[in-house]
Amino acid sequence: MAAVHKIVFLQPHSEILMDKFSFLGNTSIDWIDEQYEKYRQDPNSVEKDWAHFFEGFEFARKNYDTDSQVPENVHKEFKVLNLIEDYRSRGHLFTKTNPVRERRKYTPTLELKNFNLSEDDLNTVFQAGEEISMGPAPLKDIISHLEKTYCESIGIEYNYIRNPERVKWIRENIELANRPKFTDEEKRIIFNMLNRATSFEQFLQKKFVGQKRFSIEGGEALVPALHALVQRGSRLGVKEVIVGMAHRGRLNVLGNIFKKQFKEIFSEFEGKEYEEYDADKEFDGDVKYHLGFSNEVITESGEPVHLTLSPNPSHLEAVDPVVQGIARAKIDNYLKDEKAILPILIHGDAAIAAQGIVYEVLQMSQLDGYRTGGTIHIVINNQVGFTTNYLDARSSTYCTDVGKTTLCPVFHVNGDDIEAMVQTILIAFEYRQKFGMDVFIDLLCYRKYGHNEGDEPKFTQPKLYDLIANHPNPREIYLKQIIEEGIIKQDEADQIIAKFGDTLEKNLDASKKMKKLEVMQFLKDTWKDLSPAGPNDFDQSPDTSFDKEKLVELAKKFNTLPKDKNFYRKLKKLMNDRLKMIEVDGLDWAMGELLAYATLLEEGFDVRISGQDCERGTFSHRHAVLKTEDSEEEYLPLNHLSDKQGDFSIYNSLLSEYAVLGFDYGYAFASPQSLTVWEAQFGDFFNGAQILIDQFLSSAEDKWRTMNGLVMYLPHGYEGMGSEHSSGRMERFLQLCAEDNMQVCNITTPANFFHLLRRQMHRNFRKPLIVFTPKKLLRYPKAKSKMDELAVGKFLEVVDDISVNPKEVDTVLFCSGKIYYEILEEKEKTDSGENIAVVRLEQIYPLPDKQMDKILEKYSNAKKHLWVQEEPKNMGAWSFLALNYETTRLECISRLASASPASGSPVTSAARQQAILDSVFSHAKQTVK
Ligand SMILES: Cc1ncc(C[n+]2csc(CCOP(=O)(O)OP(=O)(O)O)c2C)c(N)n1
Repeated sequence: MAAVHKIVFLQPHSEILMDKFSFLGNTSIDWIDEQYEKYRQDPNSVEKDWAHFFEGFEFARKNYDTDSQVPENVHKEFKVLNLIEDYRSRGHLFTKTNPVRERRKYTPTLELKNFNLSEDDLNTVFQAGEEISMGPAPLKDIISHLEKTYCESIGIEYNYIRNPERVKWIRENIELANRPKFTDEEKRIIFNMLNRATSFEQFLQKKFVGQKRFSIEGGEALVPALHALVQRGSRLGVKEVIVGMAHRGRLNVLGNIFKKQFKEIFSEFEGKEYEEYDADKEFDGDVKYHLGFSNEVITESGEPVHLTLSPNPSHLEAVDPVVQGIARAKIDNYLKDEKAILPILIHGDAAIAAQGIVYEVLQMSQLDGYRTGGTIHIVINNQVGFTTNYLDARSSTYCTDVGKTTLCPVFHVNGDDIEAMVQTILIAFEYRQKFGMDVFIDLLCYRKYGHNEGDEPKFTQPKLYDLIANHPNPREIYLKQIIEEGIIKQDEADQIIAKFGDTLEKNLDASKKMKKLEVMQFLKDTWKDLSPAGPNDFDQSPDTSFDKEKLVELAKKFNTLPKDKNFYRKLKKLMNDRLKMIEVDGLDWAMGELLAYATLLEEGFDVRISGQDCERGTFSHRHAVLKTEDSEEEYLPLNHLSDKQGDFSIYNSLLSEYAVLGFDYGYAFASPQSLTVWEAQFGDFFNGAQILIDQFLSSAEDKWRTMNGLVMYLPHGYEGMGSEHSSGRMERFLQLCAEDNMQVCNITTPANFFHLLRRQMHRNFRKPLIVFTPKKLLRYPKAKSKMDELAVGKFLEVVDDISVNPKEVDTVLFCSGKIYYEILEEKEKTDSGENIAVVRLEQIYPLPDKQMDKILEKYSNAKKHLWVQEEPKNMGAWSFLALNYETTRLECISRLASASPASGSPVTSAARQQAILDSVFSHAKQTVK
């Protein structure tokens, strides 16, 4: 603290210092101390504001020996600096952002008395005006400037940002420029867009009485703001915009920003049947305010901008990571520049405040594997969530407070001040482009009707809705303003309103002639070379052979370390062991997996893997990223295969399932030519992302006509590791399986895993693939494959038992995954079971019915058909198989039905496992008897 005492040699100055920075807390005083030391050595080494501040102290110190000698005006300079600082830090609390009611009161206020200043000082000129680039100025002018900047229609929170360059940029852009100065032409455009937003809602209100549309009314400012953003964006190099938004205002944005034809929107209101895109499919479709859309719009500068609105479920905010993944895929796949795409997330105030996914997504925003160059977050803050008041909807002051966790600037804007909103979005956009970081805009508005248009809001918010009922709409307010400014005349405005009304009428007429509803394929261009799977596409897997010599060459390449880098000795041994596997022709799981990636990369596909600790692999099997021992430089062997190979990327993720799975799902949405994999640390952790499974993976194709080839690895297997580390909850996925919506596999050999991954890219369609991956089998001596098994063949949905004579088989035992090897061991150990055929079901869904029928036919002498699983009876694949093989008299051997998936005790677990095996063979013997 020494330097602080040095600065504050005059006690009152110390108090001022403490006052001025009291909000920083004690630790910050040390920081100020440090800054002062730096300043003393080189005044240019600290931020300009601080330099000014210390200059004042130095001045006081040089000229006066004791506090009593310090003239009052020097004291007052600091008081004014203090006031300026308070406007910057707390001004947003006093901004006039609420269009319909008074804000909560905050203390202390920004009144002069709270800074020990008075009205007598208003005409005094203060040097402190320098601080806000006014130069020496009378206090009244300083305050007026601060009021206009921080306390009219735009409030801003940014003073917590630690990066001086960002703070400086914000100050320059708001203290000098946040009062909107639009040209007459721009004002007309703003009015035109505002009118479109208003008229569209009023038209729907009249023509489709009582139908849900989740009107934007109250928050119409969104539409001119988005319009301006797209226009400005295209001028500054934005080629694509990707939007995620909920129900509120979605149809309006689709019609007015995305230029979806109004007749199509109206047609959706008329409730018609879908045009089936495949005669054999029962396409379900979705409600109109969940559908995605893409379109290319030509901006006023003549430049095209591609706009994408992601489809989303009702589950608020679930789409956020998906949008980020789509944006990142577009950057990686072809844009190659974060500034060329603009992600926008539009939230509701209740949802952004309470849904944890928002935080998870924000936490990804600056990470290497997940960054997208910054997102513009806009909150349609209508002050109510369904019927819940904001006071019951959050503990934080603002709904946007999550934005502060990653030190994003947050703007709060009065929704009745359309120009302020347009101005804010443009500043936010330029900030995003400059710093590649997220920015938040809290659009303070209201909701004209209830949650939907049939809802009565006065049940729950009678006072608020009295105010809203008597409040002029934003179009009326803005029109009045621009008429007063002489920009437009009333009759001209009436004509604009009438003309757009005509357009809507004509579209309504046209919509009535449309017989059926067509659901536009999302990201149509991206998917143009692929088509949805047909009914027979799962009968057989395609050939996924790969030239053996080339396989060996690839295996050697990615297991040979570069000579000029120094790696940890155990890593060198691991690579050598893998090279030996090639010689002895026994490839383990990692080799099968890595060879699948290598061959796909060699064929020109990209591969992206993400998940917790996936680079090394939770169970230390993968080692796809090698670190040098001395400098921890990263080396990715799979990126050193050949000049023409695809890109291999793998990222250890943040400790999130919901956001990361969503991101990778989004990535796969926009990357049909990339094998995109998300790996869970242990299988059951996926349930933190259950919304993604239910609302996207399993149902998207049926709702939205979309394809998605995301692969999920879920480590699974009963190895005595306890309740949470044993089961990947296969039953959950199987319950969701229908209409060939996804693939669920549990694999026993490296070769079959190799072919499964290759199959994922070698078909003309994409489906999510859920793979229950092993732990014990990663190193199990018998779970090895020969190079020939990889080189020739295809994925085997069912692996038959070739060790038995089918005629002598009286029991067919079906199983899946690791228990297969335990059954074999038990068979050997007990020297029994020659009469049992052990058949592995490697793909549980889609069930390989035809292949299973053949097997049942082959073992026609069999009297018993058993399904053996290590999971409790109420889990695993049993219920699903029982449902599908009702007629086969399949019996189940498993753990007893249980509430928890597995015992916490390894001893109990082993005993239960053994009981299953005992039962398998005693069952078989009984059959023999
Ligand atoms: C995860 C989730 N929980 C509950 C709901 C049901 N729900 C639909 S809209 C809504 C209120 C949303 O309020 P807000 O985020 O402020 O948006 P607004 O409708 O006011 O625009 C709720 C609770 C939902 N859609 N998603």
